[in-house]
Amino acid sequence: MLTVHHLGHSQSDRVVWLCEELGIEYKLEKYDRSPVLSPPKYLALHPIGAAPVIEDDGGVKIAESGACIEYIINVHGGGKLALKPGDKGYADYLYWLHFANGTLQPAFGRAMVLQFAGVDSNNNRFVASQNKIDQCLSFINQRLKDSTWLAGDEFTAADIMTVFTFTGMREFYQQDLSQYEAILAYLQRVLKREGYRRAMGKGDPDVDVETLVKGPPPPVFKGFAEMRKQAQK
Ligand SMILES: N[C@@H](CCC(=O)N[C@@H](CS)C(=O)NCC(=O)O)C(=O)O
Repeated sequence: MLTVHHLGHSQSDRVVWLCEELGIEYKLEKYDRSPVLSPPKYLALHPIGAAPVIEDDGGVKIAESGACIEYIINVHGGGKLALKPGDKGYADYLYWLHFANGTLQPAFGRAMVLQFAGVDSNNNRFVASQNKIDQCLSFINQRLKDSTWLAGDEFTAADIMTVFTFTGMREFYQQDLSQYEAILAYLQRVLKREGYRRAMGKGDPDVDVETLVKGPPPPVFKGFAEMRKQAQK
């Protein structure tokens, strides 16, 4: 039986969403952040201690969103939601699948860490990291003016990999998306997907998804205040 270890408000949203889109059987184990990082029970699952982690029959236990997604699609999903060599959009599929965690999410992660460390937003490093985010968002926005989904006409795992940065990640870095109209229209298409709604309802029922997909940033993740207090001790 496939088990998805889901840390609330985290990149493991992607894995829950994928399972719901594929309609496969899986066991959902949920954990709360403590107050922002993984709690001890999650840390014990894997040497890196970061979400997602999945387990499967035969002693399989892996982490990394991209690896979990490829594993589930190939082992449990009959290859659905992935494109293959020879399919229209294959190169775009590969590009956007990897862009999500290779460039987009790290850009947000860097800015979040600088902000948490109290670096002034005019500081050169902060400006450079915000510039990279802006560049990524303009690029994706342009892509979504020309294409319904990132890989083309079909919804794929490239979309599942990307959306978290526009939704849950903005609880951790307050990026406004209001000027990116094509991204906002894309997020409305995402919101209409039954699989996405079911996944968020099961994985993060405390999240207001309607707010998450709008331009203004959603409220800051509640554990941040506690983490700040702890960091000052
Ligand atoms: N590249 C990794 C990143 C994993 C990651 O950093 N996950 C965050 C949640 S968004 C996490 O578990 N943070 C808590 C911690 O590291 O203690 C992936 O995509 O799986």
